[in-house]
Amino acid sequence: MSVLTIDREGEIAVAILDNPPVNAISAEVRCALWQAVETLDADPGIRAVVLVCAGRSFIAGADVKEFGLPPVEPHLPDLVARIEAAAKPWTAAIHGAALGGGLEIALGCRFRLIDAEARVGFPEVGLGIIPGASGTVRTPRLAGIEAAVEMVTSGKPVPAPEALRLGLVDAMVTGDLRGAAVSYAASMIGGPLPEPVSARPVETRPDSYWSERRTRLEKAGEAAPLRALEAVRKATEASFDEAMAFERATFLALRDSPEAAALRHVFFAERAALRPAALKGVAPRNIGSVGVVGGGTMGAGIAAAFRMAGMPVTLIERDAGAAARAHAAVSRIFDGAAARGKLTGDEAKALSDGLICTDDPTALGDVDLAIEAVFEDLAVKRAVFDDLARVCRPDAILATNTSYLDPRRLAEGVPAPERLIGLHFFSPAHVMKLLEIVPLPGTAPEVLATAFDLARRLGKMPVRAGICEGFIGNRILKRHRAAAEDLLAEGVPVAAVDAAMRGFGFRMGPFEAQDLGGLDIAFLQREAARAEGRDVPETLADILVRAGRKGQKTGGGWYDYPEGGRMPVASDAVARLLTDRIAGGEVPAPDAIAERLVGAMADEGATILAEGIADSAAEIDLVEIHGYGFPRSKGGPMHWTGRG
Ligand code: 3H9
Repeated sequence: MSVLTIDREGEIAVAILDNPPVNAISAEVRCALWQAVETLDADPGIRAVVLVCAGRSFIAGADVKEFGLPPVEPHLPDLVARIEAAAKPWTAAIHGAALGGGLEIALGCRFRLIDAEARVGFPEVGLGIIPGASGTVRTPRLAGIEAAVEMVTSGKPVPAPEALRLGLVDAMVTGDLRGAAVSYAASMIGGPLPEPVSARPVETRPDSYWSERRTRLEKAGEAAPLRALEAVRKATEASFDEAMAFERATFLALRDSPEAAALRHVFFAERAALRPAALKGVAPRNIGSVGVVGGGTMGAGIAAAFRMAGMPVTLIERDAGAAARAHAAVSRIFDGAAARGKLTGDEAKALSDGLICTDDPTALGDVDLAIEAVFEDLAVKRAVFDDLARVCRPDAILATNTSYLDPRRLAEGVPAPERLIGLHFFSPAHVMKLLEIVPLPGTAPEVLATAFDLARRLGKMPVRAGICEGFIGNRILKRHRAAAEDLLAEGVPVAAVDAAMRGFGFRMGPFEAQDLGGLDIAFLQREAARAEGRDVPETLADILVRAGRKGQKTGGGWYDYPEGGRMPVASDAVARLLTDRIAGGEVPAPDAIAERLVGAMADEGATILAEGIADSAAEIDLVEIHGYGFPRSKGGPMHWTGRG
């Protein structure tokens, strides 16, 4: 079946594009649209054309799957020009989203109508590229320079009312979009047509405007937004054809860059993660209410995340005072969001009002899901699970947020094991996107599917993890830290390791990050393992913690923090404490340091994959990107080292 069919409504042709799931512009779509322009131009019975799309969206952009392949004619810029030059004026009827090449096709049309719920945008920078079919050249002609710069450099889509205000579309429609577009196109027949967008004048801006914009974008350190800015500038200073040639050359060069390949890898990995193949056809349960046990940093963050996803939450604490403190802690999260303009005051209040904090566990009697987020101690968590089994409905899903403990041991003897699961959130849980989902041997497929569905509702990135110490992320973190300590032992300064990892694209190096989070957490885990009789070698971090250096909170960890500040200063005390463990050696170049640490992460990832703890290298990459600050534009440790 063709991706394009044509209906006739009197003198109006309705071209219906149907290329599921999101009408991405494949070579077949380009050919079909080109052919339609030719056919309809030659049809004397047709005086105007409406372009509509089947399914949930207008055109979501060029087909990203084709980016690794040689370009095939007709090229998209030529198709947009062909539509613009059609003898019969085309009207785009946009629902869902018109993104990237989809919006570029709409810009080639003589008129654009938009459904009130739809949005338009240029997300290309998120893929490490810039628009490649006139987005940077036609947009400033239609909507002005500010709108064009903002759209192409930020990648953020614009909602329909804003698109109308900016002049990107001619009218907004509520209800029957196709009907409205056909009437609109009919009403324009015989009247004077507006200039095609390519022929419209464009403003200019002084040098200072562009350099100020450039400085702002440089801070993020990514190539694509800067190149997108250059392309818009070109569009305002050169002829239309020259600007088009510049845009195309920039697009092609970026498309073939390692950064763009990494971002495409992440693009597809993220989409696949939300719908694991193993759960195809398994219906999730509907979770209408949630219980959280424990109101510390983790429990409060989890409660906030569920409230922000619109679910009523009951939080259990040890006594009335702790319950009141937990309520205040969660409310502070909402108030903070309101202060930053992310929520209105009323929304923050409603979120806070929908949270019950109590010391009465029987308040969880009717929740659909209960998550324990108490102290990381087997006996404590075990007791909570026993309580949950007693007070919750027998079919309620019971989850543990443990980071290191074996969920099988926590759940031993709990009735109805098919409802038990690990949901490992990352702190702060209302912010961090990663959710490791850890099924137990008896977990029912529908419970696992429910966990993935919950992740989607919470806006999280779910990754299935098998049971082992640290699951995927913390296990790799342990290896990463050990490799960083090996570098210190070879004589590389702490600050050189951190600087190399920042240079690679992490926000913080491994030692700065430990100082921020506290060295004592991992130390206590190692001590607990030693107490159990396991052979855990003394780390350099252990030496610091034993000397009272637990990080920023104690005024010193790997660095000194004079006067309780946050500015790290190289520490003589650390040098003295570690002197016996450090050999003098040559300091490798920053790239070599990063290569070694990322290589260690990927080595551990490969073992994790071989053991079946993760299902794919791409999912390991997602864990690192969404849980540990690995730079997205490098694609994750597996992709970067060529292992995924
Ligand atoms: C571009 O246009 C460059 C041009 O300027 C120049 C060219 C010369 N290609 O997100 P979903 C698949 S660059 C191929 O879960 P939703 C996706 O993989 C492009 N496939 O749906 C998934 O597949 P599967 C600029 C694509 O309803 C399925 O569709 N455009 C593409 O939550 C469903 O995706 C973008 O970056 C694509 N372009 O959200 C837009 N898009 O089912 C990217 C999606 O096999 N797309 N797929 O796993 C989106 O933002 C969302 O998909 C959208 C729908 C908002 C449209």
